[in-house]
Amino acid sequence: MAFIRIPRGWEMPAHEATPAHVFENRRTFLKEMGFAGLGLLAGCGAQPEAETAPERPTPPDIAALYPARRNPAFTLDRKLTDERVAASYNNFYEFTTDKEEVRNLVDNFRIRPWQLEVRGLVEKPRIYDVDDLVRRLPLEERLYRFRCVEAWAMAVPWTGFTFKALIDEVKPLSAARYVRLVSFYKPDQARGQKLQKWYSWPYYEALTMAEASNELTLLVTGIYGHELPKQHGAPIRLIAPWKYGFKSIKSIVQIEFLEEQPSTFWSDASAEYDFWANVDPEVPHPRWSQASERLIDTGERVPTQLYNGYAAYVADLYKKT
Ligand SMILES: Nc1nc2c(c(=O)[nH]1)N[C@H]1C(S)=C(S)[C@@H](COP(=O)(O)O)O[C@H]1N2
Ligand SMILES: [Mo]
Repeated sequence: MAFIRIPRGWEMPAHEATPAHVFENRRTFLKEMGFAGLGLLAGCGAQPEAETAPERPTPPDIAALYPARRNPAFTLDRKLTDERVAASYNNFYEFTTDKEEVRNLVDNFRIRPWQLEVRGLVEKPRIYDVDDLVRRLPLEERLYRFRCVEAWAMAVPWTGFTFKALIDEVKPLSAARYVRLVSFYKPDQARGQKLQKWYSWPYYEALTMAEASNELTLLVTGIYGHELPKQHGAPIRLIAPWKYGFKSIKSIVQIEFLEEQPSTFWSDASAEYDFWANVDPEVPHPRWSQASERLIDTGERVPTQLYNGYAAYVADLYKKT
C-alpha cells in the first residue's frame, strides 16, 4: 500500500520508544533457541548460530504433501490468475513497498525451521514447528478469490488447513473472544523492516473468534500445488477471503487468544483502515471507489462483490442483533 502517507505524530513514537515487540521478539527467539530464562546468551556479542545458519531444505515428506486434495466445495466463477503474475506482484512491506520487487528481496529470508507459538487464553498453549503441524493437520486445496484494498484482485489455489483445526487443538477458554496474529521481526533478513522504521514492526492482525473459526478461514502453507514461495508469506500465513488482503497476515510466528479486541498494524497506521475490513463495493476507501477491481494478470475490471462473493459463508457474522 504505497499510497499511505504516514502522519508524523505516529512516526515519532515508533522511532523513540523501545517498542514492546523488540522485547517480545527477543523472548520468542530465546525460546526458539531453547534458552528461555537461562540467560545463556547474556553478554555474548556473537550472532547466535541459528540466525546465520543455512536454511534447511524442504524435507521430502513435506514436499510430497503437495499438491493436496482439492476441496470441490470451493470453485470459482473466474479463471485462476497466472501463477507467475501472482508470484511477482506482492504486498509484503517487511521487504519493500514495491510489489514487483518483493520476490527479488526474499532470498535471505530463512523460513525453515520455523516455530509458531500459540498462547493466551487457551487450555493448551504450545510452540509448534510448522513442518510438524503440516504433517499432522489435514491439508486441502481451495480455489479462492483474493481482493486487496487497493482494488486489485486475483484468484488462486491455496493449500492449507482450517484455522478451526488448530483452534480445536489448543482449546480456547470461554473468555477468548479475539485472536491476534503476529508476523516475524528479522530486520537482518527483511530489509523493509530495517529501512522503513516508521512502521510498527512486526506486522500484526486480528480476527474475532467467530471469524477465525469460520469454515473459510485458512492457515495456508501452499499455493498452486506446492509450498508457498517466500513472497507469498511462507511458511505459514492466514487467508480470510471475504476481507481485504491486508487482514491475511503472512509469515506468522505467534497466535494469541485474547478477551479484548486488539488493534491491528493498518488500523494503528491510518484511520483509513478499520478492524473489520470486509470487502464491500458500496463502502469506498476515503481516496478511491471499491465498486470494481482489476484482475492482476489480464487487467480486466470486474464488479466487486459483497464479502468478495462469500456472503453465504459470512454474512451472518455481521448481522446486527
Ligand atoms: N506480514 C505481512 N502480511 C501481509 C502484508 C504485509 O505487508 N506483511 N501485506 C498484506 C496485503 S496488503 C496483501 S494484499 C496480501 C498480499 O498477499 P500476496 O502477496 O500473497 O498476494 O498480504 C497481506 N499480508
Ligand atoms: Mo492489500
